[in-house]
Amino acid sequence: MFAEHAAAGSIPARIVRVDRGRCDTLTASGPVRADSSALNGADRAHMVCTGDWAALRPGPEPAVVALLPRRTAITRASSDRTSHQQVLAANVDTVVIAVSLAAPVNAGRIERLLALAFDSGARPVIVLTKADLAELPGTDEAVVAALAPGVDILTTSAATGAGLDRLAATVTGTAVLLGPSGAGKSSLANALLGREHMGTKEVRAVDGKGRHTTVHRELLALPAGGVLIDTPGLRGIGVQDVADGVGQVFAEIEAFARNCAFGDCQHRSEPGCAVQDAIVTGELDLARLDRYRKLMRESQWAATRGDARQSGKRSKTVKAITRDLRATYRFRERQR
Ligand SMILES: Nc1nc2c(ncn2[C@@H]2O[C@H](COP(=O)(O)OP(=O)(O)OP(=O)(O)O)[C@@H](O)[C@H]2O)c(=O)[nH]1
Ligand SMILES: [Mg+2]
Ligand SMILES: [Zn+2]
Repeated sequence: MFAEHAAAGSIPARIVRVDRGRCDTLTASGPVRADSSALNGADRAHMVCTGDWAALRPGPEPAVVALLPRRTAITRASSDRTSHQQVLAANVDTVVIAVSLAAPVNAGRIERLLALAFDSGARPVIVLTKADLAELPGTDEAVVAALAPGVDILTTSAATGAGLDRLAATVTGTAVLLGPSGAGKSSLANALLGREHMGTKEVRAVDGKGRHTTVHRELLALPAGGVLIDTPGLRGIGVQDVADGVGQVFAEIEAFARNCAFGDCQHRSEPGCAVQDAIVTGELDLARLDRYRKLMRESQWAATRGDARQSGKRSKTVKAITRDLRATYRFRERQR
């Protein structure tokens, strides 16, 4: 895939950080700061992004001349309500969702991030941060576990070092830290890096919200070998065309739905609705069903007008293959 670029004299580089027309990259011979303005004309989904692999023309004025196809891309719908997609990080294996134990659990935000992660093909992991500040240890863990069936949940504290070994073991390949401002993402990044590279700042005393300390996405090569991308705190997380991902987050609802009497059941007042039955028996929480509906609607509405297809998201075929593989793994596990 790189052959034509090599023939033209380019070398492979990974994008570390982008600021306007320039970017920091990592190459086999070390860091290189390069001009990336040649790629600026592209639409937003194709603009150079942290985590991208690129062809770099070396020399006295290094320049990024082409982006390689993305293996995965974490994308959200842009906050400006256009049909555009914003790529948060490229070529990611693991999405680390940071959730502070010092703040109330925001179920919708966790489910949205999970949907983006699943839909990208990356593996989501939830990291509960600031365990040293948790008021009732264990309570939030149970609440979060109910939102994320089958997802690994780690409890950490950058202050005491608790759980950092397990987190380090989870970050293999490329991982990206996502979450709201103040969740403790950069503190975790520094802890894994072994030095204070990313700036961190106290949350506001009045409402516990973060101060948007990190303003650039930045790729960090960890001493243990993995790569971690720290990101600015996310304000809104719009979704677009992530029905597959939403289905995985709310797997239990889709499982109930398979037993509905009607194939096109809307799970409202239809006779023989297994989802409504589950609400009645208390197996399913009504608020969770409402969030599922809202997310599906948002995802589908945007999909009809979006540019999701071109953003480097996986094609329907690749998704179907991944789904089949997962089913096979589940089947094998049951056989053991
Ligand atoms: N007590 C305690 N404080 C922590 C812990 N992790 C982070 N903090 C504090 O929480 C505040 C916010 O942490 P950051 O790491 O800057 O948060 P962030 O998620 O990177 O925030 P943005 O860059 O704004 O998105 C800082 O004052 C940290 O010192 C922890 O495990 N325990
Ligand atoms: Mg930060
Ligand atoms: Zn139903």
